[in-house]
Amino acid sequence: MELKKQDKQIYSAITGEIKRQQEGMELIASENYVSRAVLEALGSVFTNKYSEGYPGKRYYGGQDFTDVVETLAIERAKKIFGAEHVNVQPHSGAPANMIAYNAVLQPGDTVLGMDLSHGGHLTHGHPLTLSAQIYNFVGYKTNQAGEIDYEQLEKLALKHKPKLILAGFSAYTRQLDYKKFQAIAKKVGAISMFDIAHIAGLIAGKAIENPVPYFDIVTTTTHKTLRGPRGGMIMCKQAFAKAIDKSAFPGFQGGPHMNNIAAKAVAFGEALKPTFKSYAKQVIKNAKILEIELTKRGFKLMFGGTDYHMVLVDVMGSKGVTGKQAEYALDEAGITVNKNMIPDDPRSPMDPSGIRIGVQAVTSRGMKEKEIKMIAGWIEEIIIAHNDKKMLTQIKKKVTAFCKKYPIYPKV
Ligand code: DSN
Repeated sequence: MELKKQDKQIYSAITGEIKRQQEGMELIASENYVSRAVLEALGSVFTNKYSEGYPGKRYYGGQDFTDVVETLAIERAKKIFGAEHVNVQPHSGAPANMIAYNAVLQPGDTVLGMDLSHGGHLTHGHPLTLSAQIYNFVGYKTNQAGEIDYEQLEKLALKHKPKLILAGFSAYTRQLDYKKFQAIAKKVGAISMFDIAHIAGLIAGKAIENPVPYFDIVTTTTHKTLRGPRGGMIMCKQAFAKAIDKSAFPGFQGGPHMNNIAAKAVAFGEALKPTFKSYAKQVIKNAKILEIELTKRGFKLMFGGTDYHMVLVDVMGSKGVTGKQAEYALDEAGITVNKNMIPDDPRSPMDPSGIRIGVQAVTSRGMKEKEIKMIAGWIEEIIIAHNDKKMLTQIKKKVTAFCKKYPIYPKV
């Protein structure tokens, strides 16, 4: 291997990461394992190529093969999601959202987006983001029952007359009512947008209803449940196509990362296969089992449970352990999750009340109901023993031995 000879430090970091991913239990709700084919496309010579513009309309020569991969990525995405128009160039989710805002908004325009602590996303108007400095974001929340408060959303829409109403979440776990959401946007003449980053794979696998026909603009990442390379994508109605493309290039980005786009095309090809449907269904089954098992063990789940691939657990409210303590203890025992705010969390983002747990990555490794029950058991043991180093080390041994039985890249 060239890398091993040329750069021992990077080589050893990569082999270290392979071991960490193989031996650890990955439960971060936004991660997954791409196929070897996706890895190959990512590591291909397309990384050498500049290709500003779009298929058939580039600013540099030598585009015979870049046009092939970008066109295939677009066609496959259209087939998966039934989208009228697709742009596969956004480098990731945050740029995809900025490109979409920039396509349809003027500085100072009002946007309704979901509050971060209620499960929204930073790029949906958190005060620390660039988008919030440019546009006027107003946040909506969930109600006591743990569902998006559509009544409040409608009242806010009527009061603020937003140009854009934005759905999408990184920790909210209940099915969005597409029709209700769309009706509110229509009532106030707003453009509707849905950031499906977390649930794109569940939609692609037809485990949940496809929202793309309902919304004017849909943004996503390609690396979460969709199991592609790190990247972003925008889908939209034909009426917004030109504005979106212009906003992506030259508005916001320069040359697209063609190795990444080739890898997206490969992942979309995989998502069109019947096996991906079984995967998506199993993810939802596994998340349901996790919900049931954690609830049985006295954990309080926010939003009353889950319809997707993840749960948000109030560890402080249910076990008296902070999100930071829980994340640390789980890490010590070989299980990776992230600490997370719960709705109107009285604690700080660096040490919130909750943890977020997703099952999409372990499902890719072939884990099913039986394994999820074991994982729930370990989570309980670890939270109870969060201060007991010896106990955490003992559990880690079991977790590591268990994970080794589920190779992330089985031998072919
Ligand atoms: N960082 C991603 C997540 O974990 O949900 C979203 O940006």
